[in-house]
Amino acid sequence: MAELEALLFDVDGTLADTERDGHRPAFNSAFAAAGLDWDWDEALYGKLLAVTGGKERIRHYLDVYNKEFEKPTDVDGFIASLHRSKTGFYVDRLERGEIPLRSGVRRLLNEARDASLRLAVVTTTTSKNVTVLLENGLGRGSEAMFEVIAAGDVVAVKKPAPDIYLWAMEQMNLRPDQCLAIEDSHNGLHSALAAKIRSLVVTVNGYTRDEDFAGASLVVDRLGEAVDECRQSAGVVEPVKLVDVKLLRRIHALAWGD
Ligand code: XBP
Ligand code: MG
Repeated sequence: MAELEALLFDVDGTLADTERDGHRPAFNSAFAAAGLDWDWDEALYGKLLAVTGGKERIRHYLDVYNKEFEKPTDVDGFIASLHRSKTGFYVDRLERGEIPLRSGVRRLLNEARDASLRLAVVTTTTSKNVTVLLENGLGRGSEAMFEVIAAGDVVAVKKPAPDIYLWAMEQMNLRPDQCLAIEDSHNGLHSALAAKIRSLVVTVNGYTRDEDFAGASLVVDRLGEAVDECRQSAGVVEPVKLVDVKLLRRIHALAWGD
């Protein structure tokens, strides 16, 4: 059995709870700026999250929830322009410090670095969003702690397809049995599973808590702190108070049959 070498972190919903109060209002600001009366309320956005990728999500919205909208001839160009505008509004929110890191993220990242574990980001969002989120959450230059930022359009097909995880492992010359993935959603979990990763921790959030996480090694509501313990809903037998490197190594050994 290979040693645990690397932690592969999802971003949205995992490093920070970005969707409800970050991406969603940024989409709505972009629609308003384009003179569109589209409004993605919390309930509708929860349904739209079934599709990963902002551009793909807009397309899904038009195809399923707003069929009557008269699409321009260059639909892809129209969507790409809306998405660029949305990213601008989202980055503004990040830069105003409106989206803090989730409980235990900073602690675990520091622990992992001190334990010489290699780190990567594996996300569907854009690399710009990742950079700004990390700089605001962990400080300027903090993205350097990640060997690889596997983000957005670097692959043609987004989560739950395995492509983004396969790309990250290829960049790092790692095998699935050397990696542990930390995700928040069913789509993210299945992207990692499809990439043959078996060590899988899910930290659920408001939008994903009722999704199906069969195949995960551990499901908790946060990575947690000593003063902010996590609550576990599936996975390793003993009660888990916080997710630390020792636990991740145990999860990895169990997942690969040690
Ligand atoms: C979550 C996503 C992203 C965000 C929106 O990514 O699916 O599309 O919802 O960001 P992950 P963009 O959980 O993989 O980090 O508009 O930049 O896609
Ligand atoms: Mg996510």
